[in-house]
Amino acid sequence: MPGETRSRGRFITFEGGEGAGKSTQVERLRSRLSQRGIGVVATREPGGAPRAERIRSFLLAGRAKALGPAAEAILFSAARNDHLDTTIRPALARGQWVLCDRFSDSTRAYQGALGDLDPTFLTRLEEVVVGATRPDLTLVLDLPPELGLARADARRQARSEATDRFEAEDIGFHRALRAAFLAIAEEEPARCVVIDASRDADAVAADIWSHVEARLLGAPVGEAGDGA
Ligand code: Z5A
Repeated sequence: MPGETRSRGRFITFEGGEGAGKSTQVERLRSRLSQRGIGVVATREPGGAPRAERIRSFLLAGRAKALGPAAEAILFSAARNDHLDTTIRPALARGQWVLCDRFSDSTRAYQGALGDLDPTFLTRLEEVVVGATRPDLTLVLDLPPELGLARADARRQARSEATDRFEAEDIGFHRALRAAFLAIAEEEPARCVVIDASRDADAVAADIWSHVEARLLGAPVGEAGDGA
């Protein structure tokens, strides 16, 4: 990453299926790190910057679906390129921590594993777009897809929202997605931690905090300190 220094902030990504609680936990961790006096930028993908948000609208409306998974992967990566340049790298360079709701593992899982793309294509795309700006820690929020979809459905009904391009896929898609995220975590244990996201939000937040402390703040797992 050009211009990266030793005082670079930390980069944490949240991954997992639909309704796993990623947005909820990004906010919990943002609040807790802020209380510690750590500068935090909470962001999301696709999106996280004005141009990238425009690409998000196009993708989630399903307007790129007919182009196929390779083109979708390129569009998600184009949004990521802008997000990295506009939001993530400047924040890390300022020494802020970046918490990102989905990142490149979502491309690997959704477009790669489920779109049956050549892994070399996605690896090359990730090398070009992400480069050295890899997450320090990835929290894979894992739960049975039926539970995640029920949570997402309840929220959607409460807000009178329609389903998006990926929410509309069948249960087999969401089961395969779960397996794809678990496989990524197994392949990269130094970066990824699997979190049981079927528990209540406080228990999930406490677990996440213990891993953040252990891996990025220097305290051992199990000594989470001052509550979630
Ligand atoms: N996508 C892709 O294909 N390729 C890519 O490279 C990238 C993305 C980056 C983005 O959708 C879509 O883009 C996504 C993958 C694809 N697919 N879909 N669909 P999005 O950003 O709109 O949605 P999402 O990322 O799937 O997140 P989500 O559905 O909004 O869920 P969430 O953030 O994980 O959960 P939440 O908003 O925190 O919680 C959901 C509800 O459950 C809410 O009412 C909470 O109050 C409740 N909740 C949260 N935690 C709990 C617990 N612990 N217990 C009970 N209830 C809870």
